[in-house]
Amino acid sequence: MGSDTLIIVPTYNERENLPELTRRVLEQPGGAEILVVDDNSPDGTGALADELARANPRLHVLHRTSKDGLGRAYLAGFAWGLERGYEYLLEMDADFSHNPADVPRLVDRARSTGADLVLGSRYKDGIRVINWPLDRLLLSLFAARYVQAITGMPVSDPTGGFKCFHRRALLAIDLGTVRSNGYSFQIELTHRIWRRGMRIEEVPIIFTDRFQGISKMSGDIVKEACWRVWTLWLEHGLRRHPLPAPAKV
Ligand SMILES: Nc1nc2c(ncn2[C@@H]2O[C@H](COP(=O)(O)OP(=O)(O)OP(=O)(O)O)[C@@H](O)[C@H]2O)c(=O)[nH]1
Ligand SMILES: [Mg+2]
Repeated sequence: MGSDTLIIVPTYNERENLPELTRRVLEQPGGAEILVVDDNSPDGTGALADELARANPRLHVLHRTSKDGLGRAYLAGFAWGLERGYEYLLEMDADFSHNPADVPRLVDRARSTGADLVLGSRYKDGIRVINWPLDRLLLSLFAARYVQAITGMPVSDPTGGFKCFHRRALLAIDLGTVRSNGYSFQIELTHRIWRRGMRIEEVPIIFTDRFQGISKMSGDIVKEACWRVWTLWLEHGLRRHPLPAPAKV
């Protein structure tokens, strides 16, 4: 294995975005590797990813048989990366909503602070979202307030999907029992880490709406997030603060 850093990129019909995205991620300093997790995209993203991987040993592909949601794709990607010993595992979308140039900022913050999780945040110290319709921005801002009001978790952007986990955080949270899939997947993972008293850092990022490809956003994803937040609070014994931090090993 060449690098200690793996960027996991789930894809479903991202043919237009993938070649340029992987090129731009791979040219960043730090030498991180990429794992594309494709759910048998009908547009042939999986075969295209294989072709790109043949040309670059830092690019890997995991194929799954059918569309099974973002959360499942990430869980498969985490298992792949943990098995192979990567120390930093990132989540990143394929549609350029997340800027490849921000990857080193997230990883550097994790390295320099020893944080268990670094979140790319659209809402820390301002609002940095480009080209989103107002209703979508309001929904996302409301979600952040909603999560904090119910769970007490003080992160500014809990539904964001650009984040860097240290492997110890993923190993600590029992990924086998994670059931949520849409936005609540992001909230659940962060809450599981926070409630154990693990260390979370936030790095401001600029988020840009996708300009190519098709959105997979749906009302079901929003509904799932609404009720899941209550179950996270219940699971944590109705507490609104983390447990004492685990002893450092
Ligand atoms: N493997 C896999 N990837 C998915 C699935 N659903 C979404 N993705 C990918 O996950 C990332 C985020 O999904 P998006 O569709 O961009 O979701 P979003 O950012 O909330 O919404 P839009 O940008 O409006 O489409 C993209 O890279 C998608 O291709 C899925 O079921 N399986
Ligand atoms: Mg997107």
